[in-house]
Amino acid sequence: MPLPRLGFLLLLLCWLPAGAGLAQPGPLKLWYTKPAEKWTDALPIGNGRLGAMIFGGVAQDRLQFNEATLWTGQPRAYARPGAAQYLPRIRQLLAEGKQAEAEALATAQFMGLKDHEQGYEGFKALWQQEVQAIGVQQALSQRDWKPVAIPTPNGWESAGLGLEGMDGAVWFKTTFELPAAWAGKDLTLSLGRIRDQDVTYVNGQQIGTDEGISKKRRYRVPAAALRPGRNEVAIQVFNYYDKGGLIGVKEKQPIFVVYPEGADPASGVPLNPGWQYWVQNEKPPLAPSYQASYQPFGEVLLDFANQGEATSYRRELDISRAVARTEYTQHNVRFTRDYFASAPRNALVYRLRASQKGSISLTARLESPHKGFLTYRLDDHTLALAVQVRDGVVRGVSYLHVQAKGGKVTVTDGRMQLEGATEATFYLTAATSFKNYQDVTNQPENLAEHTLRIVRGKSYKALEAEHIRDYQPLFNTYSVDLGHGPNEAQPTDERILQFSPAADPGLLALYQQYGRYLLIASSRKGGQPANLQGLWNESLTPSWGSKYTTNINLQMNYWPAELLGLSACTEPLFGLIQEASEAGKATAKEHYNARGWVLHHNTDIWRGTAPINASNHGIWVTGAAWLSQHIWEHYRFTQDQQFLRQHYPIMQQAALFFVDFLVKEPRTGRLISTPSNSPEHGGLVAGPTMDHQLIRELFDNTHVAAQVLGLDAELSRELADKARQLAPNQVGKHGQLQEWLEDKDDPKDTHRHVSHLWGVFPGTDITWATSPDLMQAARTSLLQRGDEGTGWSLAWKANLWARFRDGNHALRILDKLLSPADNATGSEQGGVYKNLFDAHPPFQIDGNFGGAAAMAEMLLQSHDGYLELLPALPTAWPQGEVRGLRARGGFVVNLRWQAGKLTQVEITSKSGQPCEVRYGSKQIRFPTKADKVYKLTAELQPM
Ligand code: FUC
Repeated sequence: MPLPRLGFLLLLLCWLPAGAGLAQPGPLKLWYTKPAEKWTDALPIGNGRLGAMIFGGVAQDRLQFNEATLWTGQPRAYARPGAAQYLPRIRQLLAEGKQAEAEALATAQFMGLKDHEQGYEGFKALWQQEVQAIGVQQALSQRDWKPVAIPTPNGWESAGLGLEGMDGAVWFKTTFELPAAWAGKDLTLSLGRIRDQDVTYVNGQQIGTDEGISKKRRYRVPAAALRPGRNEVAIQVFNYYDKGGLIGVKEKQPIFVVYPEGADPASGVPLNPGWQYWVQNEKPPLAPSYQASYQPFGEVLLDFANQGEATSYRRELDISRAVARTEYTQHNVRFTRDYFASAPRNALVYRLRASQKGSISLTARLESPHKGFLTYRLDDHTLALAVQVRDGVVRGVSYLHVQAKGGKVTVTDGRMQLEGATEATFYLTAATSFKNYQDVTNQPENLAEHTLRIVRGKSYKALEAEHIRDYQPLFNTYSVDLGHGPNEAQPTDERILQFSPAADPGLLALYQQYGRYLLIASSRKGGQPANLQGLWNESLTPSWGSKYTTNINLQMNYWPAELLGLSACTEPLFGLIQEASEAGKATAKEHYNARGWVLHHNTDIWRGTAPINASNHGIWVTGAAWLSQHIWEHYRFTQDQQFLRQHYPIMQQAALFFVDFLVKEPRTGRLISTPSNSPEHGGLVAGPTMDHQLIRELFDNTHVAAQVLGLDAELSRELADKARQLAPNQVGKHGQLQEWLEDKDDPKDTHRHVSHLWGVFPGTDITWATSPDLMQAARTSLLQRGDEGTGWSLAWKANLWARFRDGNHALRILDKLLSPADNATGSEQGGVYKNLFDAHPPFQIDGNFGGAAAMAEMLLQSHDGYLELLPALPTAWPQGEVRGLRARGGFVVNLRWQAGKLTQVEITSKSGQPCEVRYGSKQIRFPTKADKVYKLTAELQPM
């Protein structure tokens, strides 16, 4: 395409190359007029290794911090030796339609190895014997019973009792008054759910015992065990892992009541709410676990000597600079605190200032939820914290160093005291003994001290400037303006409460940019990838271990990366994939007697790849296929052949696994994946649709990659051939895309996973150009699944609606994604917390990333061999501008639109690939030169 010379020159003059920094429209800040109360009100900072949640309190500031390699567990084998001998039988049972039998056999013989599995039942029985020997009378006569409010829905760990991370034997007691009219009657005692096991007594007599966290305890109390008037209930609870205690239950009828057997529970007598507890034993044997959990590290607590009311309070997170701030006025002094996480120095840095000399006096402490943590004085200006995870081998050390202007610093083993300073800069470093997934011989003291040494002499100003110089080249590769509304001037929590997409399009733009901020903060070169909570976790027992779930969640974390100019942040993901591809070879061999590597639906820092949890959803074989797609997509976006060459063996080995694994279905002669699962839906099956989509793309992509690299000609042909033999996508009787081989979908089923739509997004197996009928069927399936949901499920749906080219529907889903998660009753629902963290609930970061990606997919798509501009522009975004969107083929795209119509396009070609652009019915194709800019009119004519 011949472009006029002058136009080119002008363009080159006004074009800002990626990285130089785009001007950001509107304030990119989250801000509030009150300190954080809940963890999900606090503001996150991170450098990919160290992360912190900043509460910004006035009397006390709390910085809860994490280090990405502090996990439970240890390097170990995860694959079950010899599991493969059961594979043929499991397959046969599935082929005969005997799902329950197949699952039972797989439960017994096919799941991965747990940690502490050997001898556990025996240790557990011995421990139980020991703690039960006490007897109820002796337990009741102990002196240190303390009050507790029952139930504790999230376990005694989060009940403010100081029992974080505690498993063991705990007694609970209360009373009830027996109505005289019930004399001689047997009663029912209703206690809801108990984690994990209980022995329940009334007046010293055992009336029931049960084990299992989902069973609602309702015990019969024989009349003979009862007394007139006051009766005493005592419960010995054994908790072996995760949350413990009386966790209640959500149901209409009351719990914690007694009532005559067969009577209406609502007519019962409530147990006295004055419950008490006594911790008997905190050392049960370590419970077996399939995979490890990400752990919190510690907290910095700053207790300020100044008391009194604070006015003009504000706390904010400026995501254009990745700096947080808390400021307020107290007794006419303006206090300002700034915080950031420096990637170049691997340290958290924060500075306290006062407008009046000598006004800062405080005590700083380091604390940790890990039992037995230690703090000690390292030198005159440095306090140290040492932690060791209970269930595992990793230990960590953190140093908190202070430099003050004016005033006096004293450090003792327990605390750091600062008196009369005008300014103080704190430097926090942390490290662990984790070296890599097979090696835990790092010396955290040395590492934390080394990082401290290279940061401590530097001024806050210099470090902040260096930090911003490091951050902005990543962040400023993209800018977005979707229009503005009056709420933009409101604090962020208010904007969330009042949000509607039409009235406050700026909040969505902020949300998308926040997704990019969170990725930069949680995924940097040389670190670990973003886990289920990114980098931020305060719990010793986080939901799903805050690990890496690979049947949607880990992948979704990286959906925005390539599209939104953050290719560089994918490096830790490819590190994980590389390691999982090594570790997954043993699992391929032991479980499937296959070559190559396999990954099931979860992995952790030790790169477990074997099936976990339960056979009805843990045996899902396509994790490696999905992760391999990220390698191929990275190549498509960046055109980086060196990267492809380096990572091709991972794709090749993932493909080889399936060459060995697939079986021919006798009925159709097609290749199918069995045993497997349509993620977390429908149990263990033969031939879920998603698997075939994934494997087809893996085979096709590996085939093309081999051609690009000039490798593996024979294998490449075999893969192309096998891809054609795979079971095809099928349209079922409800017009739906079938989720399984059989036409058995329930059109009323609203399950959160939409796995069979993988081929539409993030896959490319089904597109409008190649398979419009399947696209229609997939759309029907999504309509049947409905618009409800939370977190990642909503985010996935929004991306799908973008691929269906229905921007209004996509926006409707995003509206739900941004609904307030903290509702009036104090409970949580899906949506966003005050800090814009996504609520599954609880907090799970995938929704943030998936939502950011969906907004990109609404504005530009490039998966089908051409750039499609504004494919799903909703009517609520009539005008806008976006700069720095990335498209496959190595293009950077700037778009402007007005009255819902494209007005201007600028495309920078990074690698000189030919470019095809479509907008509505218009299209153009032209050759490009690397690093040249091409400007088109709304008619797609060259300017
Ligand atoms: C998958 C999902 C759950 C949750 C977990 C981390 O198992 O089905 O909803 O997101 O991952």
